[in-house]
Amino acid sequence: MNIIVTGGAGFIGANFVFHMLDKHPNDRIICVDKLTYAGNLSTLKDVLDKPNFRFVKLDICDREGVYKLFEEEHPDVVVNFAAESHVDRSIENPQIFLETNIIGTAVLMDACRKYGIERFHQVSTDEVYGDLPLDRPDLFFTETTPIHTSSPYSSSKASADLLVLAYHRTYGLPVTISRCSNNYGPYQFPEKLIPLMIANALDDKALPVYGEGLNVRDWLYVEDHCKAIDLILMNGKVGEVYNIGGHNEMKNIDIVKIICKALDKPESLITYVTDRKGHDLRYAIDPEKIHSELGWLPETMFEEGIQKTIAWYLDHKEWWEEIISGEYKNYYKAMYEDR
Ligand code: NAD
Ligand code: TDX
Repeated sequence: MNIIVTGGAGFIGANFVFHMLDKHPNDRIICVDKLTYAGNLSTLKDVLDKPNFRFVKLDICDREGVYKLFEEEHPDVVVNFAAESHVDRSIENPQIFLETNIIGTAVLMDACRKYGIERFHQVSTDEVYGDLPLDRPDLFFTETTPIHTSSPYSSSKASADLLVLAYHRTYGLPVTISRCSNNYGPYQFPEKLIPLMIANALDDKALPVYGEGLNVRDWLYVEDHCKAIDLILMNGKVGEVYNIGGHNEMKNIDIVKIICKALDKPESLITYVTDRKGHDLRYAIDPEKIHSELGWLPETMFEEGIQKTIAWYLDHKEWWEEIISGEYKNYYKAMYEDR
């Protein structure tokens, strides 16, 4: 099969490329990425020369470029990871989120309609369901929970999901959607909570916790997300949405304390800063559907996954030090100075 993976130079997309090349060596992977600030070609350095791998620098909003690629590659499957993915950036500047996350998804699906496809898979997020109250641990997001978004980021992802389902209903496009909880693991860009705290702690810098640090996220090791998408491609039912999550809810402050302990850094580095606008309180996925229909279960428990992740960042300092020494410095200053 020829599989187009968009956003494959980013965190989850790259982990998915590695997973697919390893588990499906007879498939050809065409990785499409615009290489925004979040995309990093060096992440893919070990696979760039593989005969069944091709990297194409392309914006998914570029209709002409996308159609040309479809004419060249005749893809059987498209997996769309490409997105602007950081909530804080969406609060500062929503426009690019609307372009990539909504228009880009539509362009890819138009190409699928024009040239034909066996499957278009949209990588979505649990954030489309909004948030749950902190005092109702009995509540979880299921696939039928109403869409109810909080940030420009989650609104753009929800808009894309609605378009994907509309293309299925209206044009019969063979689509699937997955909505996953927070991922962590190797190659995550250091603007996100876990790698940001690891990088800052290693530098003995302040650890900026939003609000009181009581917001809850449901963390999943990135490999488990990749395995779930692979299963959905193989056995998932067209037109369906699958939630992905490992029942691993944690308060932000507890995550930061675990990182301090693992790196032998004092908790006095923790600094409480002004809360994120519209900050979602709690995310919690009910993964019963993907478990019962496709047999998926998370394999890496948090205690193991966080140690593996910390070890990876310690072993790959050159990867993230290069990132935080560049344009990221301006981002960090604008986002955190005087916060
Ligand atoms: P990321 O920001 O690390 O990577 C995004 C990639 O997309 C980058 O390589 C970037 O260069 C590329 N990209 C951005 N705009 C593009 C465009 N217009 N054309 C082509 N490529 C473009 O993001 P991530 O954390 O790996 O997330 C991947 C996907 O998974 C996103 O769709 C996100 O919404 C979703 N998701 C993420 C999480 C999470 O915890 N990180 C959880 C659930 C769902
Ligand atoms: O410096 C920080 N301090 C802090 O307290 C940062 C960067 C984050 N936080 C908090 C905000 C959130 O409650 O940590 C939590 C996690 O924040 P992020 O890593 O920014 O992730 P989140 O906003 O939960 O969104 C993530 O999960 C769902 C991904 O970035 C999305 O792409 C995905 O869809």
